[in-house]
Amino acid sequence: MKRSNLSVYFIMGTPNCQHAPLAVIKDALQAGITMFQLREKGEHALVGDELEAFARACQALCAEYNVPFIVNDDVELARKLGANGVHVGQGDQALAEIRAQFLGKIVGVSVHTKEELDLAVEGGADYVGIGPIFATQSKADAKAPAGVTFLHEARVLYPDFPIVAIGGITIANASATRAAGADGVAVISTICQSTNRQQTIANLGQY
Ligand code: TZP
Ligand code: MG
Repeated sequence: MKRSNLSVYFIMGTPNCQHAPLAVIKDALQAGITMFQLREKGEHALVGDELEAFARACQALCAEYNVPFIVNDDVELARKLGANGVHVGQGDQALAEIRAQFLGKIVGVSVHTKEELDLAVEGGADYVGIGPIFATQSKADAKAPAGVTFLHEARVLYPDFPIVAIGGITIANASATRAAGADGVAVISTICQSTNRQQTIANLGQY
């Protein structure tokens, strides 16, 4: 993957966007998101065949726009679908196992400390997600907002490694994450709740 794939990384599941979620994804793709992650979590999250059907519909839309389709956590589903990649947290399957199963695919890892960052880079992750940078309503078990300090440290330690900022990112604060060294922003609510996705996504993508 290229660092530019992280520019405007839209993350979504049906609980984030109960009203016509596929229409929201299509709208976001049309507006120019550079990567998409299906993160189906929380109350009323789809499971089983319903989840698979929804995931396939998301995957088909992403393919139409040539945007990487990434699956959060569910390594089995990612493999079954032949997704472009998978994103995992520290509590998920070990990176070494996932890397071996997803050769040639994108593997993203959430990191919060230098130790986690070093292990992700050395373990062959393609990118890391750092956050929550700001307060978020979208993750039930989110850690406290960390600000941009660690994000900046990560950039200094790894000048060329793909890094995306996540958590509470809005049009107003996206540039602070880029100034600290992020290649882009990973966003749920600012895109889901936008009434003008074309404008929102254009603004999120600005340097
Ligand atoms: N991981 C850290 S914060 C977060 C995730 C999945 C949620 C981001 O959502 P929002 O609505 O963009 O703050
Ligand atoms: Mg996870």
